[in-house]
Amino acid sequence: MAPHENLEQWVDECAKMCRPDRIVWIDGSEEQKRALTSEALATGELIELNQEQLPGCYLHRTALNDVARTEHLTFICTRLKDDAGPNNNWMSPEQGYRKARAIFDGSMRGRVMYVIPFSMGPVGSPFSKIGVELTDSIYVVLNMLIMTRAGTEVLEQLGAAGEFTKCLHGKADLDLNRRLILHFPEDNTIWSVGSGYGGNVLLGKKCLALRIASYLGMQEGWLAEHMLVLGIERPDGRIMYLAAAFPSACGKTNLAMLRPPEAMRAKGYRVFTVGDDIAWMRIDTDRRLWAINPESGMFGVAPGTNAKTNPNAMTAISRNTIYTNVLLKPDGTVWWEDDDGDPPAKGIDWRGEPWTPDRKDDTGEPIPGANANSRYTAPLSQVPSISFRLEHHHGVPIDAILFGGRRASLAPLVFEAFNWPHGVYVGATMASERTAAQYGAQGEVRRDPMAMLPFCGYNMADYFEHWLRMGVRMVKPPRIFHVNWFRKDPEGRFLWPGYGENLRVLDWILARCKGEVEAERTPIGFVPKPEDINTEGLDLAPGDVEKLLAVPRDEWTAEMGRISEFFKKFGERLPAEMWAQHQALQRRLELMS
Ligand code: OXD
Ligand code: MN
Repeated sequence: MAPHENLEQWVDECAKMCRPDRIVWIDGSEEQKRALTSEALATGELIELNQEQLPGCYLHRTALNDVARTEHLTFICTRLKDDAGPNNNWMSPEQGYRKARAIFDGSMRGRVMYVIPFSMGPVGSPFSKIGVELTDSIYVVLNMLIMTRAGTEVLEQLGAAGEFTKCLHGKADLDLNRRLILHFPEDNTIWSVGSGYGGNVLLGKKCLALRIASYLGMQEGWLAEHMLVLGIERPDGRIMYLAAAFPSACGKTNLAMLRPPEAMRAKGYRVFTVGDDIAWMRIDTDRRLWAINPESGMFGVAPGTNAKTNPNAMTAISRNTIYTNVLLKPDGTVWWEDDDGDPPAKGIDWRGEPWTPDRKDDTGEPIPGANANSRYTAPLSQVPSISFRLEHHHGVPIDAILFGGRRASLAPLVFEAFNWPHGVYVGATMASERTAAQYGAQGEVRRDPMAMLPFCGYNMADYFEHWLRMGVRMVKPPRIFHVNWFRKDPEGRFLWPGYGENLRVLDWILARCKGEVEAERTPIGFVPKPEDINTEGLDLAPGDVEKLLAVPRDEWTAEMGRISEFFKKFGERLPAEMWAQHQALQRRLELMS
């Protein structure tokens, strides 16, 4: 294999700065993976789990101050501040490199620097992108081997002069005050230092596949989105594909792996999981939108995952899985809050402390056994519902795009945008209520356009413009919908059962895509007629469907003010079309009887 001079030179430069004792190239072999696992077990970086019940599974505990993405330490370093936009933290490239260099300097002394060549997307697909991550963490190597296609075959694909994203990660001293997650889109480069938490350090994921890829997509004419992708086979045998964006804590992973309710399964409905977090979507030669999942694994939140909420995930994570920050049971298996069954009588909590279910903190609150953001990393190939198209180079054709949020009122169960530009407005104005378990005051609304607020690697005003342009280039753009599984009645009761039953709503969406069903035209878009949502066998009170589908004019009028406040942040750069859509909706609401 001819050497890739730029790659070798860059590895060399980084080694000169970080000063590792040794450099090891990751080849993707089972043998090398086994040796690294043994090394991590010897140092305590990994803990072996019960290999009879959880074969190939290990536990890792992060530092206590390092359990989630640190958005306030995440920066987009473009030459012009305005190119990063009001949606990002910004630093000049010069300042970014200088600050991070001071932390990286000599930080790998006594350590090994691993070189991980990886492909986001099937190796060799024209949809895919190659990255190379340098890291001093075996945990990162082992996770990257699950989350991406990594090793020698990627180097072969890269050849002597192929393009790649330069990803440098170092743990340094894991000090929150010396932690930076920097993106240099203009240099196709990522520098992450001072963290060992997945979202900050598995650089193929949020950093490359969303922040850098969204920037590349804008330049090259495609979309990198925070979306799950799933296929639904209807009783006629045809499979249609949906891509869906939801902010965190809205059940994205569960929807991606949805198990059809028994009555629908009996009729012939089946669901195929293509991706649970990220979609790269391109217009192919047929001028339709096609999506691949650039990842090959999932890095999912453990708490709340159980046989009811996500039976497919439970099967997938029973082998070859790395658990992070969950509770260790005395029998060498693991547990988290809202896992199946009762809490264990005792265990070791995510901090490494002895734990019993009655432990309380100083304020009398129960101490959880697993961190609220504890995770599992598992190969997608182990998901029972995995799509046979996962490895297809061109992915799957997308029939519908869904945007969703958590809204106790306002947004109906489902509505369809009038057309692509209106759909872009619907995505751009997406919002979700914070829950008690999340940041900020309960009920407070956080605007999160296309669920990309923390992940768009450039000014979101330009991102909306890019979405609008994409629509014009397609012969048959996917239809765009908005869903809300979380609507409540005035007494605070959830009106919709959610989980597998969401397939009933997806079925209406597919029927709309095929032109099989009429809908009610409302100011916000097309809403189902109550009789067109299949509620057979559901325990709904009379009138619940009507409540789920209502479009309350007063609430929408109040929402308009919040949307314009948000839009104003983008100033002159916001596409005029966004304001035109806003005003048209305003007029339709005024005319509403
Ligand atoms: C996220 C994730 O934070 O997928 O969105 O981990
Ligand atoms: Mn995500």
